Amino acid sequence: MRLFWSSRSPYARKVMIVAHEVGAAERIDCVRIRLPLLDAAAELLRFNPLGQIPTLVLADGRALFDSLVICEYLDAQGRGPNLVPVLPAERVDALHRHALGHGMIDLAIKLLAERMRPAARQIDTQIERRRVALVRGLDRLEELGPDLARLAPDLGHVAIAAALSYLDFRLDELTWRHGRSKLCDWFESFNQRPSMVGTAYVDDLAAASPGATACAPRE
Ligand SMILES: N[C@@H](CCC(=O)N[C@@H](CS)C(=O)NCC(=O)O)C(=O)O
Repeated sequence: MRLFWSSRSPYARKVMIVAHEVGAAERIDCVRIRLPLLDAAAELLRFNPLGQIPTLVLADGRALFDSLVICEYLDAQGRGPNLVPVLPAERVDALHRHALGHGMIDLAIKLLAERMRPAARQIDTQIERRRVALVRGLDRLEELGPDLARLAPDLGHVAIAAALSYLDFRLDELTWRHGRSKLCDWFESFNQRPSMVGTAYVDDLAAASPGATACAPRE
């Protein structure tokens, strides 16, 4: 399988965490994509008309996106306990926590995108609205801390871990650990998993090309 991917993308990290957890990582070749896509003939567009990463191309040439669909596919193919529970109540609970983590990634990406605009065109209220929503999300995660520690890892844990580590990577000014000891305790233990250690964000373009404008908005 080939994964159109970036070491700076939180959505792509979610997929690679799952791939490691279900024993599929060694069967995936990561194809580094630089965003925004400037080449209309880019190979990615043959597989994903939206031009977004992650996009997974299977051995039979079929392509899957978005990150949730790819995670479900890998989980269904994978070894070990399902990260997407089968029982309806557990499944809805895991997908609900996934939505919280994934939604916080969306907010962080949108906040950063607004900041990428020329200063004169930045809308401060947009930035503040997303920052406040992220803080509310973090406060909810603090309440969920004991559950995250009690439950076996699932797709909800994966999305939340990808989101919190992304805040460390791009928005550390949010100091999310401050006053959130339960969430912090859970994250520090989850962050030791090989699936997290093996998928850490790397700003591989920052040094190379100062003109790089990561994915549009910034990865
Ligand atoms: N809903 C998608 C979102 C993926 C997404 O927005 N990826 C960014 C990279 S972090 C991207 O490809 N941006 C390029 C663009 O939107 O043109 C998912 O969950 O996979």
